[in-house]
Amino acid sequence: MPANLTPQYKKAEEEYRRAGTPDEELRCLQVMLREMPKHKGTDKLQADLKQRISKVKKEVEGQAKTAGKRGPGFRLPRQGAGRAVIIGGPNAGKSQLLASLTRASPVVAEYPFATHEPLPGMMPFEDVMVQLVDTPPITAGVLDTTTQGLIRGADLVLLLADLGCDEGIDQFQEVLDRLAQTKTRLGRSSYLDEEDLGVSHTQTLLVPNKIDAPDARARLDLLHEMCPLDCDELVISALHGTGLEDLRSKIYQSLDVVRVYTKQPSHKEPDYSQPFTVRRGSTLLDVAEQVHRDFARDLKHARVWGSQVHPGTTVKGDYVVHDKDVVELHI
Ligand SMILES: Nc1nc2c(ncn2[C@@H]2O[C@H](COP(=O)(O)OP(=O)(O)OP(=O)(O)O)[C@@H](O)[C@H]2O)c(=O)[nH]1
Ligand SMILES: [Mg+2]
Repeated sequence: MPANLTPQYKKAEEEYRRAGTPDEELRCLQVMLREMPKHKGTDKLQADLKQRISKVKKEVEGQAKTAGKRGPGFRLPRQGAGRAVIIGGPNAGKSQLLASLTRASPVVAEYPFATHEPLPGMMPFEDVMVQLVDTPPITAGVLDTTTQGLIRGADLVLLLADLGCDEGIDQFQEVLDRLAQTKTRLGRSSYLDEEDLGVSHTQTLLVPNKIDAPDARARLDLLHEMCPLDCDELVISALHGTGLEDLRSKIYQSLDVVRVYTKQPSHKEPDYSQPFTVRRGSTLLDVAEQVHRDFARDLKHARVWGSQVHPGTTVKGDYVVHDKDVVELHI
């Protein structure tokens, strides 16, 4: 593993994993290459990066030619505080879950393979929104590239298991087996494998669904025995709502973001209607970037009100923001 990767590299790598467009990917990869310490130990990684850059460049060029078409490179714009992608076997209740947590209206059907395309929806949690994406089913034979791309770029994967019928467990195992054949991995946290940049791990929550169904408890025991997974779990009934409030909260927590409210110097009250969300550990400068590029460029200082500072403390761009901080940006 190459030592001494800079914070800029780490940040670009994280942005790369979550990039919504080839342009963004390209920009992140270029930063990663620039920031990579150049010595023997990083030769392979440098070569990997160069290869990826040329691949993404081709994609960018191709995209310009076929603008507007939904090909395998089809990407969904990111919205809200983060993105959780719902995956699972046929009939597991993925679309029902999207319908229960958001205002989207996907096709929910008794027959399998009802969903053919990814469908996004926005899930409210307290005063923020999180993007959820429903996907077509994964089976031993089918895992489309779009779904795979969505898994790799997600902040969180909700891996559904169907407790409503005996085949549910086999179908769940098929999903795991199919994914195991790819370089897309599920696990406790999200990162790119530094030995092989193609291998991407995404933080996953196991969500056994249909706990309301007869014999669901027994199937849950069987699932634990047969398919042990190293990730957290939350049992739900997407149809009846069991566990859904906990799920909302768990989804939000796993994004590991903090909310920041802005206040204009001339106003007495902050704008509480629309928090900015940034990853935990982000700085004031990261917030300023979200508010407006000019703010990030011209930021002189800010005043902060929050749990970790005296009210109205003056801070610089490197101040690490905390959840529910109020900031007054001065340029
Ligand atoms: N009893 C029960 N049935 C559920 C639950 N969630 C979904 N269902 C039913 O399971 C069936 C499949 O639900 P969908 O949401 O369409 O499943 P899906 O995973 O999107 O299926 P595909 O798009 O075909 O992959 C429907 O008949 C739903 O009503 C649940 O929590 N309990
Ligand atoms: Mg569906």
